Parts: sequence; C-alpha cells; structure tokens
Amino acid sequence: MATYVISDIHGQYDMYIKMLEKISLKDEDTLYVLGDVLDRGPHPIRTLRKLMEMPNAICIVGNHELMALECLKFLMQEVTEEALAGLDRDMLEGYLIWIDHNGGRTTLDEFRTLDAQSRQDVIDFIGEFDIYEEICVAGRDYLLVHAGLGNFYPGKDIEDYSLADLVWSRAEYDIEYYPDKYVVTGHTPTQGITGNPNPGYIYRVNNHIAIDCGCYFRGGRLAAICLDTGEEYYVSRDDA
Ligand SMILES: [Mn+2]
Repeated sequence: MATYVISDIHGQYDMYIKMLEKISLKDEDTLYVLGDVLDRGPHPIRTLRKLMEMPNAICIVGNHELMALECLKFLMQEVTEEALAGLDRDMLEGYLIWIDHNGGRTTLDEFRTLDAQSRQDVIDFIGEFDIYEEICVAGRDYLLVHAGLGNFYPGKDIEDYSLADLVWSRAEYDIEYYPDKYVVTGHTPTQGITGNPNPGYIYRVNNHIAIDCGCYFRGGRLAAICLDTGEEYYVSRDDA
C-alpha cells in the first residue's frame, strides 16, 4: 500500500481522473488531497462527488472550500427572518469576492444542478475536511496542510495555528519549519515561487514539498507525489 498526495485540483475533473490512472491508485492505497478541489475549473462539484465515493481519499481543507462553504450554506437556507438578518455586508462581500475573484461561478453552477439532498451531502462532506494531517510514511514524518504555517515560530504547536494561518498564508520556502519533518503544501503554484529552478514542477527545499503545479492555468500541471518512493507524477493541462 502506498501514500500519495495531490493538491489544488480546482475543478479539473479530467486531469484528476487521468492522474488516478497514472498512479494506478488501488483500494489499499491512500490519497491525500490538500484542498482547493473547488472553483476555477469546469467541474468542481463533479470532482468533489468523485472524492465522496472514494473511501481511500482523505481531504484537507483549502481556502476555496472555506469560501464556498460559507456561501453555499447561506444559499441553502430558507428565506426566514433569521436568514435575512445574516445577509449583511460581510456576507455579500464574501459572496462577490468568491464569484468575481476566486472562480466560484463554476462551483455554483454545478451545485445548482443537484437535488436538495445531494446539495446537503456536498455541504456535509466539505464540512468534514480535515484542517491538517500528520503522518509517518517509510520512517519519515510529514505535516500535510493546504497553504503553510502563517505566523510561524520555531517550536510552535500545530494546534496554536489559526485556520487562516493554515489555509490562507503563503508557505515560506526559505524557512525550514521543522528539522525532522517535511511540510507538504499546495496553494502556491510552484511557477510563482522565487528561486524554484523548475517552475511548474514539484519543488523541494528546506524540508518543504510544494506540490501545486498550477493545473488551472495554461501550461500548468496536476502533480502527485508518492511519499513512499518520492516519485513524482504529472498530468499536464495540455494532455487533458
Ligand atoms: Mn489555496
């Protein structure tokens, strides 16, 4: 049995399916998905529903799930006085930022096509995403988290980080967070990491493993890494 990690699928269902084939994921293997399944690409909800059917997939929350969850929950409410009282400036601003700047439209469009029970199932499933995972594979320790360790200081307990620290911050690749543990993150496409000699491929430095290879933009890739072997797998946007 093997342990794989992928991240930032962003609605690229076809690339995701190609990746499952590429790594030949078996029932006894484990696949960690480091968040941002939703938004931007054409099929965020289809991707999410595929993950719902996969007992060996473990999902960790990204900032896009947080944005979506807040808006989708709001839209699911009946129009009561209480619901209307929640329709304040923050809620509306959050909704507009999600739709206009973060690619929420495709998530919303697919969500709308679901029946009421399936909508609730999707919301419940996102609500169960983990915030982080600590695992040991082949004698090496890993922290799996969507974005990074915001407001980091050496020795800080993982429980002392806020949700925003873990899902919204940018990992600091010039800092070694732990001497004895690898931190695997998505969120920041490796095309945009200063000093990365191989933009668009998995970047390993200072006990970081950055795996978001920008599958939602042209020339980008969906990446996976096998933690047992260190082997990297790529599905390029142009192949899917
Ligand atoms: Mn993100």
